Amino acid sequence: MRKIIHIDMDAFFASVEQRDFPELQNKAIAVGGSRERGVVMTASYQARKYGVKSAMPSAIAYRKCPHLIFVKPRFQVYKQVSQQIREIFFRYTDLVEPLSLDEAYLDVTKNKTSFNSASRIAREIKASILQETRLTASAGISVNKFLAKVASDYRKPNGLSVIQPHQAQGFIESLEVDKFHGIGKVTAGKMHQLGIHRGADLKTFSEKKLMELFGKNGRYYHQIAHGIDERPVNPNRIRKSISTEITFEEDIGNQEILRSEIVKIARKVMDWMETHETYGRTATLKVKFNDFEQITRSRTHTAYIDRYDTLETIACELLKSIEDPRPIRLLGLGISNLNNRDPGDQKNQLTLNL
Ligand code: TTP
Ligand code: MG
Repeated sequence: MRKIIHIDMDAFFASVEQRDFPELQNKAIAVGGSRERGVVMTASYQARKYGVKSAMPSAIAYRKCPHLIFVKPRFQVYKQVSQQIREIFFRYTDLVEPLSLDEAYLDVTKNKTSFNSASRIAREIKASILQETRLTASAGISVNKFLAKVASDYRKPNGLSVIQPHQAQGFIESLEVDKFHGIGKVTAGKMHQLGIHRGADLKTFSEKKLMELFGKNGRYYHQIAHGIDERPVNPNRIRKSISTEITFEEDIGNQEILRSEIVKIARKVMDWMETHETYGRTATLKVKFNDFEQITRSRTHTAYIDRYDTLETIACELLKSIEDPRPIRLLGLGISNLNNRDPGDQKNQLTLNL
């Protein structure tokens, strides 16, 4: 039986801002966007009470919470904190798999301490994080990655939860499929249409049926519905590309509208790259016309694309270079040639949900 810990900082960007600017403490704040435009990257717990949350358009957040204070992100500071917490993790094990700036899996089955209680290690990690960064984190402990992540989310903020093997089924059965790590918005929507709302509903489907419905991901959904997750904590996990795309409700021929859509997509991709400290040199535009013909256009830079305006410009230029009168039903943007050193796994592609 493995011992896996998942650590996730509480309201990460917002907590850092409240720490550094005392006038923001105990206030409803949103990092990202303004009263008029942009999206909320995260909100303080005071703002969440009003329904403000990540990825919400800022204008809607402001309507929900009229005293909301908008703060600009300071990625450099978040990266420094991320580095500090990673150093803490490495005091306990080398098997650390960061998922983003503020969360990571740790395999402490064998670890660098003399005690074998994962809960004790998690308590110490939380205490060190608080002492060294003045920020709180939540921890989840269980026998695999999926359950550890469910556990860390269970009692936020500043929580510590253990899911013992005999408790796993209960947790999963009552969990909404939207909250399952690895089930995105689109898949969750499809599941809802099939009457699958919670883990208990998912469990009633056979592996064969789930694979018919969801392709090879069906196997993973079947396994996690039963609390099985054999994925190792992989400290060298490397992504080869990231991409996102949008299918329009109606085909679009208007260049101005297409331009504003590709800019939105480019911002989303850049947000991801900033939060994951991952940048790429190649941008690929994907276009599907109303007759379903699909084309791609790529451009590779000598330097990493690490600025919003650079990526927006490249995306717009690629779009302009197409010069095809057909209306467009889908636009996508991918980034590859990432600044990952490991030559390993070629399959690690990530698709962002817009
Ligand atoms: P999360 O861990 O998902 O959120 P959080 O730390 O803000 O809050 P919680 O207490 O629920 O864990 O994401 C970590 C940071 O990543 C978050 O502070 C801001 C950034 N982020 C975005 O920029 N866009 C997003 O859509 C999300 C979900 C997060
Ligand atoms: Mg977090």
